[in-house]
Amino acid sequence: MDNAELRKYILNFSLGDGPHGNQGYNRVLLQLFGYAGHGKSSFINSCKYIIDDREEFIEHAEPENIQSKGGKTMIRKAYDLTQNITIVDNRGFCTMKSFERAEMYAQLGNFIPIGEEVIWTDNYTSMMNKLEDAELNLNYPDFIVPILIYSADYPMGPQREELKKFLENCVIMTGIFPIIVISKKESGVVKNIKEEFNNMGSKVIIPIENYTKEDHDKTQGKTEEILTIIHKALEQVRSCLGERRESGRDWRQRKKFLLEYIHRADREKEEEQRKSVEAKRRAVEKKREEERKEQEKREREEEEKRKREQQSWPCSIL
Ligand SMILES: Nc1nc2c(ncn2[C@@H]2O[C@H](COP(=O)(O)OP(=O)(O)OP(=O)(O)O)[C@@H](O)[C@H]2O)c(=O)[nH]1
Ligand SMILES: [Mg+2]
Repeated sequence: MDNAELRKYILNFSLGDGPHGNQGYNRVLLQLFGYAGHGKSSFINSCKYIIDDREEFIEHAEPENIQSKGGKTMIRKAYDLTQNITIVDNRGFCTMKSFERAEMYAQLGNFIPIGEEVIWTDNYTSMMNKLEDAELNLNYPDFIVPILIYSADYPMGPQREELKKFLENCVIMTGIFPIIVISKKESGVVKNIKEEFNNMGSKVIIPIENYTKEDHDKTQGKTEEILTIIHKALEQVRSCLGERRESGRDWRQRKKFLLEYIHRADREKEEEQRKSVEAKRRAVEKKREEERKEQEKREREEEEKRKREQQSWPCSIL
């Protein structure tokens, strides 16, 4: 397909076209994930720029705005690409502690309301409260497609394992292996990162160069990359809806996974706390032991000094 055909396919995409109809779904939710600063908001701006087909480049999602150590995008925001496709800018992951991960899966499962600030939770009760609130805003009709944005500027290191786990859990939660988008392809090393994701089982890996405020001259190549990603996502939806699905059941499945995850996160946190208390206790004991030895050494030295002084006293009294 050329760019015009890809764009047309996207604009005309409807969930009801499959053999079993829309099966309770009425919107495709392209869910963006990735580390802070890897280009999620910029990807949304690129998509809007191409789909809206405007001359003017608009920063819909803020790439440089709210400065914070937890990433720039703090609010889970949705942007409509077409009548049937919405793209969601999720809060980027940072330290990946146990509850932060649970929060990420809550975003993935669509349990955090759109338009709400994502505050990393660090305890069981607040996490469960969030889930209870989600029950009041049921969103069965969103068909979730996870997309992971990874910047070619960042060589992959120890985060490899957590990314692998994340991709696997996306499959459990949504039935879809995330599409991998490698951003900043012109400034980074794409080949190695592509290999890493290949090894994790990724089949769809697309390197791109986002349109940005500084560089938004439209080129056929850049536009094709962006359109291809959306097209691949929609093909996944089409393929899933070719099978029997049911939006309510899928939602319950996601919730079940999340509940189990939160319980595990809670146990992990308890274990982390237990280890930390234990480490502190050992450090205090070690210090006390060192002080005791130091004290004994001082007493020994004083004793020897006293003995030496006694021996050197003159015997003239006799
Ligand atoms: N050259 C180039 N710069 C990019 C590309 N994608 C993003 N950037 C720049 O990288 C910086 C971070 O991009 P964002 O889109 O804000 O990243 P983010 O993932 O939304 O970050 P958080 O909101 O903090 O999680 C911005 O200055 C962008 O202009 C790209 O493909 N090429
Ligand atoms: Mg952002």
